Amino acid sequence: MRVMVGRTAVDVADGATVLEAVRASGVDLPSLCHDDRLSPRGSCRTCLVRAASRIVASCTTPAAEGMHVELDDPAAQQAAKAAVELMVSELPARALEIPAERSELVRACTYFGITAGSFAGAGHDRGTDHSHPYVKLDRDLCIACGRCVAMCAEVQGTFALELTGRGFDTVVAAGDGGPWVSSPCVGCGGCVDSCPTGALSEPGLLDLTPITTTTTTTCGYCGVGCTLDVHTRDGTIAAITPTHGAPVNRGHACIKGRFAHTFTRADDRLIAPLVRRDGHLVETSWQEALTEVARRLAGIRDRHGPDSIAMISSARATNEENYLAQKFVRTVIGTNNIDNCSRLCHAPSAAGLTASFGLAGGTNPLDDLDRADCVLLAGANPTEAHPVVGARIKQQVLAGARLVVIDPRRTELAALADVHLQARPGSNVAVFNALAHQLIEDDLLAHDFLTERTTGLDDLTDLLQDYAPGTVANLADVRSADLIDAARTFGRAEHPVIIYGLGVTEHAHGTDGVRTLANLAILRGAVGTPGCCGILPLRGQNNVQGASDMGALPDVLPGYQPVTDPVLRDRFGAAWGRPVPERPGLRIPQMFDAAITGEVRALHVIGEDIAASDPNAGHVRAALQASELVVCHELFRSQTAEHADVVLPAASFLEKDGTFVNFDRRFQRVRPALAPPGSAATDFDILNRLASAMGADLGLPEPADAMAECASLTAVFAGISHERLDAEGPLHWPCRASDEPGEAVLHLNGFATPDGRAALAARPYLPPGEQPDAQFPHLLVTGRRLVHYNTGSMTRRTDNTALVPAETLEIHPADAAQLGVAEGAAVTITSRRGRTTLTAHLSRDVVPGQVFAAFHFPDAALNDLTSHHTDTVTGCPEYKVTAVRVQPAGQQPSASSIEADRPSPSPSDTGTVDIAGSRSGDR
Ligand SMILES: Nc1nc2c(c(=O)[nH]1)N[C@H]1C(S)=C(S)[C@@H](COP(=O)(O)OP(=O)(O)OC[C@H]3O[C@@H](n4cnc5c(=O)[nH]c(N)nc54)[C@H](O)[C@@H]3O)O[C@H]1N2
Ligand SMILES: Nc1nc2c(c(=O)[nH]1)N[C@H]1C(S)=C(S)[C@@H](COP(=O)(O)OP(=O)(O)OC[C@H]3O[C@@H](n4cnc5c(=O)[nH]c(N)nc54)[C@H](O)[C@@H]3O)O[C@H]1N2
Ligand SMILES: [Mo]
Repeated sequence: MRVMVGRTAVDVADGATVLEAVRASGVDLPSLCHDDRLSPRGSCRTCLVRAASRIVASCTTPAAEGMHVELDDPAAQQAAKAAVELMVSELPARALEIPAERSELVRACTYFGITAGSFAGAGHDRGTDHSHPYVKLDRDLCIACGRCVAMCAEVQGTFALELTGRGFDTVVAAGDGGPWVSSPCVGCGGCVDSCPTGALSEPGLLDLTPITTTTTTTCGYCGVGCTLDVHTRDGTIAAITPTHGAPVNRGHACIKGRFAHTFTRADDRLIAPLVRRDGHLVETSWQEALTEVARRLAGIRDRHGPDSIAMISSARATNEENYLAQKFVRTVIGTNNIDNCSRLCHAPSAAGLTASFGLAGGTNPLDDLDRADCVLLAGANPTEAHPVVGARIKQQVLAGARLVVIDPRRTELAALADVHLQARPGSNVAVFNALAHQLIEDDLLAHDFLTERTTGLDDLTDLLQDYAPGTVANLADVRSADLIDAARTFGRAEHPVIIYGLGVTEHAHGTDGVRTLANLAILRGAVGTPGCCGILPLRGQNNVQGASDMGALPDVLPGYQPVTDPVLRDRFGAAWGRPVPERPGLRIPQMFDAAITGEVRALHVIGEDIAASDPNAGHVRAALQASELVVCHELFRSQTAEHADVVLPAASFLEKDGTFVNFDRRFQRVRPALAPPGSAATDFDILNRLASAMGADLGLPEPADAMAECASLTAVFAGISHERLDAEGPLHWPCRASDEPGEAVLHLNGFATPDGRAALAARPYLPPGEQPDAQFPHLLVTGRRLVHYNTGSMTRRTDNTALVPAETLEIHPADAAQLGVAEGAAVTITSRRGRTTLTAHLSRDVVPGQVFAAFHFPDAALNDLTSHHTDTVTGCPEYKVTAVRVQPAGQQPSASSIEADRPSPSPSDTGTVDIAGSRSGDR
């Protein structure tokens, strides 16, 4: 509709407010209680204007077709100015010294011509709260506008803040009014970002020499893919703020993306290549380092054949870097031995979703969550691991959506759930089958959809006879009534969405978990149908979807095109000028086994700390030691770097150009905000330089060239280019042509399976690879915590450590009492493979018999404990189930219970079992 603002005509969308119309006309009308991300409150009276002949608060008044808005109406202006004057009369004049770009209040004063003389609050001394490393409160600057409180409630969903006190003494307080750092604040920065006066700020933000550059890029922590504005000053980061209006995060962020960036300039960041001389890593020149890697790789290739070299590419790196990595390995080395950490995380999603629906990605965009009336959350802890998604789920639940959580722990969302199935780790397939059984029992089925668009219903129905809730309740340690309730809650919803994580995939039967979960969406017709919300794997790393999409996998070329297909090999071979090797390569766990047996001689590892993050770390160390050559690209001297012969210093995501693909299949631009420190280089440049040291030319000098070549060879990415992403913003794949928008929702016109139908899977429950027994009676679940990230290499080098300085073992008070362990006591945790010591934290979020810890600290050494068991289909490790013994430290177990290292047995040694008889281990 068209609105007149003064003499300017502006076109605004239906439903726009008068304020939006004014802003669209280019006027920065002050509005101190308003934030686009919040519901309008209209309380501060600073945005008064005359519209349609009345004086109105522009932020709460809807614009109307043909409306005239007058900004210079004397009565409105006077009232607005008086409102601001009243506010500032209680503030100290230093409020006016804050740079205008950081203070809406300063801009409002300029707008109304209010000067320092009006500020009369110098006498107040309500003090500061600087207890939190990132959120700093100066109470005397608070105007009690309530925006911080609303951000915390409406956007973050944490409700940590409130306004306390009366009249002019009203001020924001966190939690029960104690120090901010001990409140439930999760450090998302939303309050800081919204504060109009600087009462809430972050270190370094207000004492500004002006910011020189702002770069819009994509966060390099988790797979949510938040768009961030990185503000730099003198070549270092001054602050990072979420980009307003960005499609995925909508102006929100989390403590990692928003604040945890000082690792970029950490003192121990690698700034020059290292080579091993006399057993020690010493700094050297690029020339010497690359010549050495080139010579030794070529030597190993020529003596032992190309398959004696294996590369692990990085889900932290860009698409372009991953594309280049697989091209390097396939053409310069001549092997398909390339994999990425998707193997450790969502390989079962790629396999399971492809088998069920034909494509390896989640089926719907996150935006569809806005429509969901039921969220089924299985084995995911998004308020810690994907916080922006976690917050969105909370908002949806607070707005009335039902929530079913399946997780052995009482996570934050589990505590909010209508039904929480606190199922035993490793019991997913039985639980999902029980839910499917009940959907059939209650006839909560999409009959037409099942007939027309699916296969496998009869076999599934047969199998499910054995999975009545009463039977499964026993096996999974949940109540049968809760299983029925969960099935009905999900089955009766009109727009259910399934969201899941590693609690489904990181199991000996992870792919079966994905398939049996997908069954639930299929039975309800909740995927591939108009208005559906689909099934969303919460992919972990910033670019784990992309690393796999780009073909950094042993069996597929870019776009999941099988390397065994001769036609595809010819196509890529012709474009690359070298034949593509025919035999599928090794997966990560197989690479380690092969290194130990001597089949693999060189490991080239890009941005993955395999010695810390892969399971059964003793076995990984043995593989590293057995290798003739270990090369790694790293930001820091990681545990893997300590085993390397050559370490090449890499640029971080804040120093790179390229793209990432987030968890809902969006290609998003990554742009360098900083120069890499010292002589560190992007993984892209490192690979190009190495290829040239080996006498090859990969033919892709710039990241944009790599994207273009990938698009030319891969139909599902054909429409994607840097140019287009810069012009149009993020694009979903499949995107088959440069004039196509990209498919946000998949399968609406048929599933991508060979027969075009969604495949229901009849999969029996099989027990986990490892079971507790008398010697190892506890079950260890490993996972994540909000403020740290994976091996912690980045977050441990930031002030996030002020919030979580070390790892703890969560143990139920009943178990602790039985063991004679008090809060804070040191406990030894022993598995069949290793031992570690942690501090006990008593918690009722875990059930008796189970303990939980995260793997963010090297001294926690959790992967010394985890096992070699992997998903029988994809080789994804069983990180979620490890049998351990917990004892007070000092009470040492006999060493004989720890197995000597040996190559892992080959997968798929498990047959089907009778589910009623399969229960083992008690708790
Ligand atoms: N803060 C933070 N965020 C991260 C990361 C990080 O390290 N820190 N890492 C990123 C990465 S790489 C990934 S892959 C994602 C992972 O994100 P998530 O998948 O959410 O992470 P986890 O905490 O490993 O596991 C999720 C949940 O699975 C539950 N679970 C364990 N066993 C079972 C089971 O048998 N059945 C069911 N139903 N649930 C089970 C656990 O109790 C846990 O709550 O997070 C990403 N985001
Ligand atoms: N016990 C247990 N272990 C687990 C898991 C679990 O749940 N439990 N989860 C598993 C999962 S899902 C994952 S994804 C893995 C993650 O395991 P990793 O991938 O090993 O962990 P990260 O800490 O993400 O980072 C890898 C390394 O890359 C470096 N790095 C960061 N950015 C770049 C870059 O741009 N270039 C280069 N060259 N290097 C870079 C970092 O410094 C870091 O050392 O851990 C797995 N390990
Ligand atoms: Mo992951």
